[in-house]
Amino acid sequence: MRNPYSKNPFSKNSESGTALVAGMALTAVMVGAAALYLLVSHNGYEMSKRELDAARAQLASEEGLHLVMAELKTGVDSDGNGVGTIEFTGPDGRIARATATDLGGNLYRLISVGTVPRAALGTQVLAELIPSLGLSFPARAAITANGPVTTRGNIEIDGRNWDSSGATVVGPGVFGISSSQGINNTGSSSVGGNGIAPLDPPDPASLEENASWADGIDDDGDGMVDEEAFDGIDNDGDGAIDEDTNDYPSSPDVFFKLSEGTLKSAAQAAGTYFATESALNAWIAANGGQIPGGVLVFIDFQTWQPADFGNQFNDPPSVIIHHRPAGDALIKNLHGAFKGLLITDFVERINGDSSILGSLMSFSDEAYGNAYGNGNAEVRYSSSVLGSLPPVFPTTQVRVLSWSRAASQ
Ligand SMILES: [Ca+2]
Ligand SMILES: [Ca+2]
Ligand SMILES: [Ca+2]
Ligand SMILES: [Ca+2]
Repeated sequence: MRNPYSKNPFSKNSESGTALVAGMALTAVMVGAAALYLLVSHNGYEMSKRELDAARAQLASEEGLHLVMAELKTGVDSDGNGVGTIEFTGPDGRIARATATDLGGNLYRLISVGTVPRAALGTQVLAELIPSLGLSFPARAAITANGPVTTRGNIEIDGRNWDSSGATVVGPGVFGISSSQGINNTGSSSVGGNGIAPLDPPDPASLEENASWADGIDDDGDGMVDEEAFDGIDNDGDGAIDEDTNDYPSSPDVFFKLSEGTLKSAAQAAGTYFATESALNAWIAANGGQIPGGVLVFIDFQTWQPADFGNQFNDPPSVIIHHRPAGDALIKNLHGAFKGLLITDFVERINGDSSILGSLMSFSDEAYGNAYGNGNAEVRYSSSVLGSLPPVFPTTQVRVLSWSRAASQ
Protein backbone atom coordinates (compact mmCIF):
# COMPACT_ATOMS: atom_id res chain seq x y z
CA MET A 1 0.00 0.00 0.00
CA ARG A 2 1.41 3.21 -0.96
CA ASN A 3 2.09 5.55 1.76
CA PRO A 4 0.31 8.54 0.68
CA TYR A 5 2.92 10.55 2.48
CA SER A 6 5.92 8.86 0.86
CA LYS A 7 7.53 10.86 -1.84
CA ASN A 8 7.05 9.80 -5.38
CA PRO A 9 10.60 9.42 -6.73
CA PHE A 10 9.48 10.98 -9.98
CA SER A 11 7.40 13.60 -8.54
CA LYS A 12 10.20 16.13 -8.16
CA ASN A 13 11.55 15.48 -11.63
CA SER A 14 8.09 15.66 -12.94
CA GLU A 15 7.66 19.06 -11.29
CA SER A 16 11.01 20.08 -12.69
CA GLY A 17 9.94 18.95 -16.12
CA THR A 18 6.75 20.92 -15.86
CA ALA A 19 8.74 23.93 -14.78
CA LEU A 20 11.15 23.43 -17.68
CA VAL A 21 8.36 23.17 -20.21
CA ALA A 22 6.68 26.20 -18.67
CA GLY A 23 9.97 28.06 -18.71
CA MET A 24 10.58 27.19 -22.37
CA ALA A 25 7.07 28.20 -23.23
CA LEU A 26 7.55 31.44 -21.36
CA THR A 27 10.82 32.07 -23.19
CA ALA A 28 9.14 31.34 -26.48
CA VAL A 29 6.36 33.73 -25.57
CA MET A 30 8.88 36.32 -24.51
CA VAL A 31 10.90 35.91 -27.68
CA GLY A 32 7.70 36.12 -29.66
CA ALA A 33 6.60 39.16 -27.71
CA ALA A 34 9.97 40.78 -28.22
CA ALA A 35 9.83 40.07 -31.93
CA LEU A 36 6.30 41.37 -32.04
CA TYR A 37 7.37 44.37 -30.01
CA LEU A 38 10.22 45.07 -32.42
CA LEU A 39 7.88 44.66 -35.36
CA VAL A 40 5.23 46.85 -33.82
CA SER A 41 7.69 49.50 -32.76
CA HIS A 42 9.27 49.47 -36.18
CA ASN A 43 5.84 49.88 -37.71
CA GLY A 44 5.10 52.52 -35.10
CA TYR A 45 8.32 54.24 -35.99
CA GLU A 46 7.37 54.12 -39.66
CA MET A 47 3.88 55.33 -38.83
CA SER A 48 5.06 58.18 -36.67
CA LYS A 49 7.56 59.15 -39.34
CA ARG A 50 4.77 59.18 -41.88
CA GLU A 51 2.61 61.18 -39.50
CA LEU A 52 5.45 63.60 -38.96
CA ASP A 53 5.98 63.99 -42.70
CA ALA A 54 2.25 64.53 -43.20
CA ALA A 55 2.21 67.12 -40.43
CA ARG A 56 5.19 68.91 -41.98
CA ALA A 57 3.50 68.87 -45.39
CA GLN A 58 0.36 70.30 -43.80
CA LEU A 59 2.32 73.07 -42.12
CA ALA A 60 4.04 73.90 -45.42
CA SER A 61 0.65 73.98 -47.13
CA GLU A 62 -0.75 76.35 -44.51
CA GLU A 63 2.39 78.45 -44.74
CA GLY A 64 1.76 78.87 -48.47
CA LEU A 65 -1.85 79.77 -47.76
CA HIS A 66 -0.90 82.48 -45.27
CA LEU A 67 1.70 83.90 -47.65
CA VAL A 68 -0.75 84.07 -50.54
CA MET A 69 -3.40 85.65 -48.27
CA ALA A 70 -0.81 88.24 -47.21
CA GLU A 71 -0.20 89.07 -50.87
CA LEU A 72 -3.94 89.49 -51.48
CA LYS A 73 -4.34 91.68 -48.38
CA THR A 74 -1.43 93.97 -49.14
CA GLY A 75 -1.32 93.78 -52.93
CA VAL A 76 2.44 93.31 -52.52
CA ASP A 77 4.19 90.62 -54.57
CA SER A 78 6.38 89.13 -51.84
CA ASP A 79 8.37 86.69 -53.99
CA GLY A 80 8.52 88.29 -57.42
CA ASN A 81 6.18 85.98 -59.37
CA GLY A 82 3.01 88.08 -59.31
CA VAL A 83 0.45 88.88 -56.59
CA GLY A 84 -1.48 85.74 -55.75
CA THR A 85 1.27 83.20 -56.50
CA ILE A 86 3.67 81.78 -53.93
CA GLU A 87 6.60 79.43 -54.49
CA PHE A 88 8.59 78.92 -51.38
CA THR A 89 11.33 76.45 -50.41
CA GLY A 90 12.30 76.35 -46.75
CA PRO A 91 15.80 75.62 -45.43
CA ASP A 92 14.67 72.09 -44.47
CA GLY A 93 13.55 71.36 -48.02
CA ARG A 94 9.83 71.92 -47.48
CA ILE A 95 8.11 73.45 -50.47
CA ALA A 96 4.95 75.54 -50.49
CA ARG A 97 3.17 76.37 -53.73
CA ALA A 98 0.04 78.46 -53.54
CA THR A 99 -2.16 80.25 -56.02
CA ALA A 100 -5.14 82.56 -55.68
CA THR A 101 -7.76 82.51 -58.42
CA ASP A 102 -10.07 85.51 -58.72
CA LEU A 103 -13.64 84.23 -58.94
CA GLY A 104 -15.12 87.73 -59.17
CA GLY A 105 -17.17 89.54 -56.55
CA ASN A 106 -14.14 89.74 -54.22
CA LEU A 107 -14.15 85.94 -53.96
CA TYR A 108 -10.95 83.94 -54.37
CA ARG A 109 -10.13 80.26 -54.50
CA LEU A 110 -6.80 79.63 -52.81
CA ILE A 111 -5.01 76.33 -53.41
CA SER A 112 -1.83 75.57 -51.55
CA VAL A 113 0.26 72.40 -51.67
CA GLY A 114 2.94 71.70 -49.08
CA THR A 115 5.57 69.12 -50.06
CA VAL A 116 8.26 67.40 -48.00
CA PRO A 117 10.39 64.42 -49.21
CA ARG A 118 7.82 61.72 -48.43
CA ALA A 119 4.51 63.55 -48.28
CA ALA A 120 2.46 66.24 -49.92
CA LEU A 121 -0.72 67.85 -48.68
CA GLY A 122 -3.03 70.30 -50.36
CA THR A 123 -5.36 72.83 -48.83
CA GLN A 124 -8.17 74.58 -50.66
CA VAL A 125 -9.84 77.65 -49.31
CA LEU A 126 -12.64 79.88 -50.53
CA ALA A 127 -11.95 83.39 -49.26
CA GLU A 128 -13.60 86.77 -49.52
CA LEU A 129 -11.50 89.89 -49.75
CA ILE A 130 -13.04 92.72 -47.72
CA PRO A 131 -11.48 96.02 -48.77
CA SER A 132 -10.40 98.58 -46.23
CA LEU A 133 -13.61 100.42 -45.42
CA GLY A 134 -13.59 104.19 -45.00
CA LEU A 135 -16.44 105.94 -43.23
CA SER A 136 -18.14 108.67 -45.14
CA PHE A 137 -20.68 110.79 -43.33
CA PRO A 138 -23.14 112.74 -45.46
CA ALA A 139 -24.04 115.27 -42.76
CA ARG A 140 -27.38 117.03 -43.00
CA ALA A 141 -26.35 119.51 -40.32
CA ALA A 142 -23.74 120.40 -37.71
CA ILE A 143 -26.11 118.69 -35.27
CA THR A 144 -28.47 116.00 -36.57
CA ALA A 145 -31.00 114.69 -34.06
CA ASN A 146 -33.91 112.29 -34.04
CA GLY A 147 -35.36 113.93 -30.93
CA PRO A 148 -36.31 117.54 -30.18
CA VAL A 149 -33.38 119.91 -29.65
CA THR A 150 -33.17 122.76 -27.18
CA THR A 151 -30.24 125.16 -27.37
CA ARG A 152 -29.25 126.95 -24.15
CA GLY A 153 -26.72 129.38 -22.72
CA ASN A 154 -24.34 130.95 -25.21
CA ILE A 155 -23.71 127.91 -27.37
CA GLU A 156 -22.99 128.67 -31.01
CA ILE A 157 -23.96 126.01 -33.52
CA ASP A 158 -22.75 126.63 -37.03
CA GLY A 159 -23.50 124.53 -40.08
CA ARG A 160 -21.34 126.67 -42.36
CA ASN A 161 -18.40 124.74 -43.70
CA TRP A 162 -15.29 125.34 -41.61
CA ASP A 163 -11.79 124.31 -42.61
CA SER A 164 -10.07 121.39 -40.93
CA SER A 165 -8.57 123.57 -38.21
CA GLY A 166 -11.85 125.35 -37.43
CA ALA A 167 -10.27 128.74 -38.26
CA THR A 168 -11.99 129.80 -41.48
CA VAL A 169 -15.39 129.39 -43.12
CA VAL A 170 -14.78 127.92 -46.56
CA GLY A 171 -18.32 127.35 -47.84
CA PRO A 172 -22.06 127.70 -47.09
CA GLY A 173 -22.18 124.19 -45.60
CA VAL A 174 -25.34 122.57 -44.27
CA PHE A 175 -28.09 123.25 -41.71
CA GLY A 176 -26.96 124.22 -38.22
CA ILE A 177 -29.49 121.84 -36.68
CA SER A 178 -31.62 119.17 -38.29
CA SER A 179 -34.17 117.50 -36.02
CA SER A 180 -36.93 115.02 -36.75
CA GLN A 181 -38.90 117.00 -34.15
CA GLY A 182 -38.88 120.59 -32.85
CA ILE A 183 -35.97 122.98 -32.29
CA ASN A 184 -36.17 125.34 -29.33
CA ASN A 185 -33.73 128.23 -29.10
CA THR A 186 -33.30 129.66 -25.57
CA GLY A 187 -30.92 131.97 -23.69
CA SER A 188 -28.52 133.72 -26.03
CA SER A 189 -27.67 130.58 -27.96
CA SER A 190 -27.25 131.08 -31.69
CA VAL A 191 -27.47 128.88 -34.74
CA GLY A 192 -26.10 129.42 -38.24
CA GLY A 193 -25.75 127.33 -41.37
CA ASN A 194 -26.46 127.24 -45.09
CA GLY A 195 -24.22 130.26 -45.52
CA ILE A 196 -25.79 132.23 -42.66
CA ALA A 197 -23.66 133.20 -39.66
CA PRO A 198 -24.99 132.13 -36.24
CA LEU A 199 -27.84 134.34 -35.07
CA ASP A 200 -30.05 134.59 -32.01
CA PRO A 201 -32.80 133.94 -32.84
CA PRO A 202 -31.60 131.77 -35.71
CA ASP A 203 -32.56 132.41 -39.30
CA PRO A 204 -35.09 129.65 -40.13
CA ALA A 205 -33.03 128.84 -43.24
CA SER A 206 -30.28 127.45 -41.00
CA LEU A 207 -32.66 125.09 -39.20
CA GLU A 208 -34.37 121.92 -40.39
CA GLU A 209 -37.29 121.35 -38.02
CA ASN A 210 -39.44 118.21 -38.30
CA ALA A 211 -36.93 117.02 -40.83
CA SER A 212 -38.22 114.33 -43.12
CA TRP A 213 -35.85 111.58 -44.14
CA ALA A 214 -38.13 110.72 -47.03
CA ASP A 215 -36.66 112.64 -49.94
CA GLY A 216 -39.60 112.22 -52.34
CA ILE A 217 -37.28 110.64 -54.89
CA ASP A 218 -37.57 107.10 -56.22
CA ASP A 219 -33.87 106.40 -55.64
CA ASP A 220 -33.93 102.84 -56.97
CA GLY A 221 -36.34 103.47 -59.86
CA ASP A 222 -38.79 100.73 -58.86
CA GLY A 223 -41.85 102.98 -59.26
CA MET A 224 -42.29 103.36 -55.48
CA VAL A 225 -41.04 106.43 -53.67
CA ASP A 226 -39.29 106.14 -50.30
CA GLU A 227 -40.61 102.64 -49.70
CA GLU A 228 -37.90 101.44 -47.31
CA ALA A 229 -37.64 101.90 -43.56
CA PHE A 230 -34.02 102.86 -42.77
CA ASP A 231 -33.52 99.77 -40.67
CA GLY A 232 -30.95 97.47 -42.26
CA ILE A 233 -33.75 95.20 -43.52
CA ASP A 234 -34.94 94.60 -47.07
CA ASN A 235 -38.55 95.61 -46.34
CA ASP A 236 -39.90 95.20 -49.88
CA GLY A 237 -38.04 91.97 -50.60
CA ASP A 238 -36.34 93.20 -53.77
CA GLY A 239 -32.93 92.00 -52.61
CA ALA A 240 -31.62 95.49 -51.81
CA ILE A 241 -31.40 96.87 -48.29
CA ASP A 242 -32.42 100.44 -47.51
CA GLU A 243 -32.20 101.42 -51.17
CA ASP A 244 -34.88 104.13 -50.91
CA THR A 245 -35.34 105.13 -47.29
CA ASN A 246 -38.10 107.12 -45.61
CA ASP A 247 -37.12 107.68 -41.97
CA TYR A 248 -34.34 108.31 -39.48
CA PRO A 249 -31.80 105.46 -39.47
CA SER A 250 -32.46 102.96 -36.70
CA SER A 251 -28.81 102.73 -35.57
CA PRO A 252 -25.32 104.02 -36.44
CA ASP A 253 -24.46 100.74 -38.24
CA VAL A 254 -27.62 101.04 -40.33
CA PHE A 255 -26.82 104.66 -41.16
CA PHE A 256 -23.41 103.63 -42.55
CA LYS A 257 -25.01 100.67 -44.37
CA LEU A 258 -22.99 98.26 -42.26
CA SER A 259 -24.33 95.06 -40.82
CA GLU A 260 -25.41 95.46 -37.20
CA GLY A 261 -22.45 95.19 -34.82
CA THR A 262 -19.76 96.11 -37.37
CA LEU A 263 -18.71 99.37 -35.68
CA LYS A 264 -18.51 97.65 -32.32
CA SER A 265 -16.46 94.72 -33.59
CA ALA A 266 -14.14 97.04 -35.53
CA ALA A 267 -13.44 98.98 -32.31
CA GLN A 268 -12.98 95.72 -30.41
CA ALA A 269 -10.43 94.58 -32.97
CA ALA A 270 -8.61 97.91 -32.71
CA GLY A 271 -8.61 97.96 -28.88
CA THR A 272 -10.81 101.08 -28.78
CA TYR A 273 -13.99 99.48 -27.40
CA PHE A 274 -14.92 100.49 -23.86
CA ALA A 275 -17.48 98.73 -21.72
CA THR A 276 -16.81 100.85 -18.62
CA GLU A 277 -16.33 104.55 -18.01
CA SER A 278 -13.22 103.89 -15.90
CA ALA A 279 -11.54 102.00 -18.77
CA LEU A 280 -12.39 104.82 -21.20
CA ASN A 281 -11.13 107.54 -18.87
CA ALA A 282 -7.94 105.58 -18.15
CA TRP A 283 -7.31 105.27 -21.90
CA ILE A 284 -7.77 109.03 -22.40
CA ALA A 285 -5.55 109.75 -19.36
CA ALA A 286 -2.85 107.49 -20.81
CA ASN A 287 -2.91 109.69 -23.93
CA GLY A 288 -2.11 112.80 -21.89
CA GLY A 289 -5.75 113.54 -21.10
CA GLN A 290 -6.55 113.96 -24.78
CA ILE A 291 -8.81 111.79 -26.88
CA PRO A 292 -6.51 110.20 -29.50
CA GLY A 293 -6.72 111.16 -33.17
CA GLY A 294 -7.43 108.81 -36.05
CA VAL A 295 -9.37 106.25 -34.02
CA LEU A 296 -12.85 104.76 -34.03
CA VAL A 297 -14.00 104.60 -30.43
CA PHE A 298 -17.02 102.54 -29.42
CA ILE A 299 -18.47 103.32 -25.99
CA ASP A 300 -20.82 100.68 -24.62
CA PHE A 301 -21.89 101.94 -21.21
CA GLN A 302 -24.89 104.14 -20.53
CA THR A 303 -23.71 107.51 -19.24
CA TRP A 304 -20.39 109.17 -19.92
CA GLN A 305 -20.08 112.19 -17.65
CA PRO A 306 -18.20 114.39 -17.63
CA ALA A 307 -17.13 113.62 -21.17
CA ASP A 308 -13.77 115.34 -21.33
CA PHE A 309 -12.02 115.23 -24.70
CA GLY A 310 -8.90 117.16 -23.60
CA ASN A 311 -7.83 120.75 -24.26
CA GLN A 312 -6.73 120.53 -27.88
CA PHE A 313 -8.27 119.16 -31.02
CA ASN A 314 -7.24 115.61 -31.69
CA ASP A 315 -5.55 115.30 -35.08
CA PRO A 316 -6.37 113.54 -37.33
CA PRO A 317 -10.13 113.37 -36.77
CA SER A 318 -11.66 110.50 -34.78
CA VAL A 319 -15.07 108.88 -34.57
CA ILE A 320 -16.84 108.33 -31.26
CA ILE A 321 -19.83 105.99 -31.31
CA HIS A 322 -21.70 106.03 -28.01
CA HIS A 323 -24.72 103.92 -28.74
CA ARG A 324 -26.53 100.98 -27.19
CA PRO A 325 -29.26 98.80 -28.67
CA ALA A 326 -31.64 100.17 -26.02
CA GLY A 327 -30.96 103.68 -27.36
CA ASP A 328 -30.11 104.97 -23.87
CA ALA A 329 -26.48 106.09 -24.21
CA LEU A 330 -26.07 109.58 -22.75
CA ILE A 331 -23.09 111.86 -23.19
CA LYS A 332 -23.31 114.52 -20.52
CA ASN A 333 -21.35 117.60 -19.49
CA LEU A 334 -19.04 117.77 -22.46
CA HIS A 335 -15.68 119.49 -22.01
CA GLY A 336 -12.70 120.15 -24.21
CA ALA A 337 -12.12 119.93 -27.93
CA PHE A 338 -13.04 117.14 -30.29
CA LYS A 339 -12.49 116.93 -34.02
CA GLY A 340 -14.40 114.35 -36.00
CA LEU A 341 -17.77 112.68 -35.76
CA LEU A 342 -19.59 112.25 -32.47
CA ILE A 343 -22.53 109.83 -32.49
CA THR A 344 -24.60 109.19 -29.40
CA ASP A 345 -28.18 108.55 -28.30
CA PHE A 346 -28.65 111.54 -25.98
CA VAL A 347 -26.65 114.73 -25.46
CA GLU A 348 -26.88 116.91 -22.38
CA ARG A 349 -24.88 120.10 -21.87
CA ILE A 350 -22.11 120.85 -24.25
CA ASN A 351 -20.25 123.02 -21.78
CA GLY A 352 -18.69 126.44 -22.09
CA ASP A 353 -15.18 125.32 -22.83
CA SER A 354 -16.12 122.69 -25.36
CA SER A 355 -15.69 122.78 -29.08
CA ILE A 356 -16.75 120.15 -31.59
CA LEU A 357 -15.50 120.44 -35.16
CA GLY A 358 -17.02 118.03 -37.66
CA SER A 359 -20.52 116.87 -36.87
CA LEU A 360 -22.70 115.43 -34.14
CA MET A 361 -25.57 113.01 -34.57
CA SER A 362 -27.94 111.65 -31.91
CA PHE A 363 -30.28 108.69 -32.26
CA SER A 364 -32.85 108.86 -29.48
CA ASP A 365 -36.23 110.24 -30.44
CA GLU A 366 -37.03 111.32 -26.89
CA ALA A 367 -36.68 114.78 -25.42
CA TYR A 368 -34.80 113.82 -22.30
CA GLY A 369 -31.25 115.05 -22.32
CA ASN A 370 -31.37 116.51 -25.81
CA ALA A 371 -30.31 119.91 -24.55
CA TYR A 372 -27.31 121.37 -26.25
CA GLY A 373 -25.31 124.15 -24.81
CA ASN A 374 -24.28 125.95 -21.73
CA GLY A 375 -21.70 128.73 -21.71
CA ASN A 376 -19.74 129.50 -24.83
CA ALA A 377 -19.57 126.06 -26.39
CA GLU A 378 -19.42 125.77 -30.15
CA VAL A 379 -20.30 123.07 -32.63
CA ARG A 380 -19.04 123.61 -36.17
CA TYR A 381 -19.55 121.60 -39.29
CA SER A 382 -16.50 120.79 -41.40
CA SER A 383 -16.64 118.73 -44.59
CA SER A 384 -12.86 118.36 -44.68
CA VAL A 385 -12.87 116.91 -41.16
CA LEU A 386 -15.67 114.51 -42.12
CA GLY A 387 -13.76 113.69 -45.30
CA SER A 388 -10.81 112.32 -43.35
CA LEU A 389 -12.48 110.09 -40.78
CA PRO A 390 -10.58 106.94 -39.85
CA PRO A 391 -11.57 103.77 -41.71
CA VAL A 392 -13.72 101.19 -39.95
CA PHE A 393 -11.21 98.49 -40.88
CA PRO A 394 -7.78 100.02 -41.52
CA THR A 395 -6.54 97.17 -43.69
CA THR A 396 -8.06 94.83 -46.20
CA GLN A 397 -9.47 91.74 -44.50
CA VAL A 398 -9.51 88.20 -45.82
CA ARG A 399 -12.51 86.22 -44.61
CA VAL A 400 -12.21 82.45 -45.03
CA LEU A 401 -15.54 81.00 -46.15
CA SER A 402 -14.58 77.33 -46.51
CA TRP A 403 -11.51 75.23 -45.89
CA SER A 404 -10.71 71.70 -47.01
CA ARG A 405 -7.64 69.49 -47.03
CA ALA A 406 -6.51 66.63 -49.24
CA ALA A 407 -3.43 64.43 -48.94
CA SER A 408 -1.96 64.17 -52.39
CA GLN A 409 0.34 61.29 -51.49
CA1 LIG B 1 -36.08 108.20 -51.85
CA1 LIG C 1 -38.15 103.21 -54.77
CA1 LIG D 1 -35.14 98.79 -44.92
CA1 LIG E 1 -35.47 96.63 -50.53
